[in-house]
Amino acid sequence: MIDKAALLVVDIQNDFCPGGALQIRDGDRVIEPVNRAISVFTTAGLPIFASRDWHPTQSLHFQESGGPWPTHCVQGTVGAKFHPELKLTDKTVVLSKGNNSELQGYSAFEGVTDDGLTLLSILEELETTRIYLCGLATDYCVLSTALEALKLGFEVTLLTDAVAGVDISPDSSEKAIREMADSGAVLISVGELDSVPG
Ligand code: VGL
Repeated sequence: MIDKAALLVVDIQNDFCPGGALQIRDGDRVIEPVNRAISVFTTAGLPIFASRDWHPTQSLHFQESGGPWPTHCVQGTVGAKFHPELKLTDKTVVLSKGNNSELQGYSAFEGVTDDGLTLLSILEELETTRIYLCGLATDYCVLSTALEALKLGFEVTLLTDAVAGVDISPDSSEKAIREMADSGAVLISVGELDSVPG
């Protein structure tokens, strides 16, 4: 593993898992591989980020206000909490996004820490060059984060067994993965992490 890598865990929150307000059919299946990735990055002393959807009660993102989605991940609710089986470390940097009721808040680069720091500013400070990406949902927030990261000049590795999609149309995750790869993302499984040259 290269020393300028960071792990970015996208939106593994109760509302995106089975039983949640915007459940991804098998959203919770990513938790075990994501926990393995967290453990690899922790052992290597590399930074870990976790983004979360953090919406106000009313948002243009929600169907109630003419948006595309059922109300989900409202700040302070159980649905907005990280899934209880996700083993984030104390050092994990949490990024909240979607707080602006007029933005969709898909990309983790819209996220800020409680202190108002952006993901980009922290990655620049750490001189991170490659982002390892996992979480929910493949066809929305993971896709949008990957494309923005690539556009910003980061190298991106997608952990393909540690993502799951909303799949409103059945092949949208597959298409999203193809789009990420075509844009320059490297695809590997969590099991390959230890042997990744960079
Ligand atoms: C997401 C749909 C709506 C995501 C968020 O986290 O991918 N998807 N809001």
